[in-house]
Amino acid sequence: MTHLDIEAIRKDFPILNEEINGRPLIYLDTSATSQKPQSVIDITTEYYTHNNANVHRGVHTLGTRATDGYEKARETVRQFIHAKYFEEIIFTRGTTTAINTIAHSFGDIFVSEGDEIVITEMEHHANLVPWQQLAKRKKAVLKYIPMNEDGTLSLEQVKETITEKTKIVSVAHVSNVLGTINDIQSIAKIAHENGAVMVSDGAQAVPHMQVDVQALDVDFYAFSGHKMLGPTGIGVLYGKKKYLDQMEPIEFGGDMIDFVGLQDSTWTELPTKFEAGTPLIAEAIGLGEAIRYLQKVGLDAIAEYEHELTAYAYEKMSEIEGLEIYGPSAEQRAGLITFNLAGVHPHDLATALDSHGIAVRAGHHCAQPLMKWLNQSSTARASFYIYNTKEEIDQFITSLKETKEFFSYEF
Ligand code: C6P
Repeated sequence: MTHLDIEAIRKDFPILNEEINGRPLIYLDTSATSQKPQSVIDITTEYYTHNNANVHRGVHTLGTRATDGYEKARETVRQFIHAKYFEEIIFTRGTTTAINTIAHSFGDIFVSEGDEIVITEMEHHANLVPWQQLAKRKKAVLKYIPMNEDGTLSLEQVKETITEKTKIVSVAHVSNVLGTINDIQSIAKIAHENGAVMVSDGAQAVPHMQVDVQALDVDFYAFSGHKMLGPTGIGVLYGKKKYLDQMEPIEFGGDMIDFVGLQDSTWTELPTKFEAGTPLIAEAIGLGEAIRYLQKVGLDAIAEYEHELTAYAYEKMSEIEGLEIYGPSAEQRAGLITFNLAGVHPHDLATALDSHGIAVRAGHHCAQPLMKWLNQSSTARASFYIYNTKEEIDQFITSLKETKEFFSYEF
């Protein structure tokens, strides 16, 4: 049993007071985006109310306050993911922008015709399409590590797929559909033994578990603030300095330049080299506060509680006849369960649950190759976080059973 005071945590999230279709909101869609605690909402409002100015430009007091807030947020992120240098933390719009930046900037320099890029079929489109495009631009080969039947990866298969021709390996730390937690540290070791760089998509990992980029020994790591209690529009690209130093920016303009002449220009140092234009100031400050909130609760306690909720939901859902769960066992997965209920289209299911105040996601979850692998056109997904309770899961199970009953009515 968790030692977390879930009722106290719930009080920090004002949206949980909402009624949806006459019922209290049960929010089981954190994997799409998390809800925000009052402290994150407040710090953003405080920034706009008292400190709003552009960063790295004005010498006036507000400019200094904004710059301090923005750069402190960078340091908070650095400590949170245990990066070695603050220059290794680049603020981006989210995971998608971070991975596209790697694919363009690193890919354009280090990938050539005939080289291999290795990913998996469980990737979100954000960690798949940028590599497809890079492979096309460079006439490189895009390879997929085959998955086990339960949606996990075996290191044997990883070893067989990565070769000395492989330049980039990019694998999700946690799958947004299967919930699989991949052994990134071991995959990185195999990638490095073959001279490849290791990229990991941490969008579904960082909000839910301790991440140490140095221990994982990843070369690049990407995640989004909005899935970890932070604002939308802010994310992080972590990269080892030795690579970021050699890479060219992919966006050009204000703040990222050193000297601009009529025909040529030079770039400033890291991390600003990759942050052209006015950055996401309020959003970065909000992300810093979200991290403080997560640290106050404790990442280990969060992971443990989510595991408890997931195991509970998994067991109850498994008892429903005609309900199929995709992905590994409850022990091997993060806090989400993707499923289908026989005879009910996932969109109908999500609509029926919404009429009971329950928010789940339905569709292909931006992972069409994985849907093909599962042989499903779409699925439903329930995802859990620190503000969910066992009582909410009980209500979810009751609503699933009622929906099943409703759709199985024979005329
Ligand atoms: N997944 C989901 O409902 P952005 O949109 O850039 O913040 O994150 C993209 C992304 C990348 N990788 C993984 C593993 C993800 O889960 C996501 C976002 C959401 O599953 C929205 S599609």
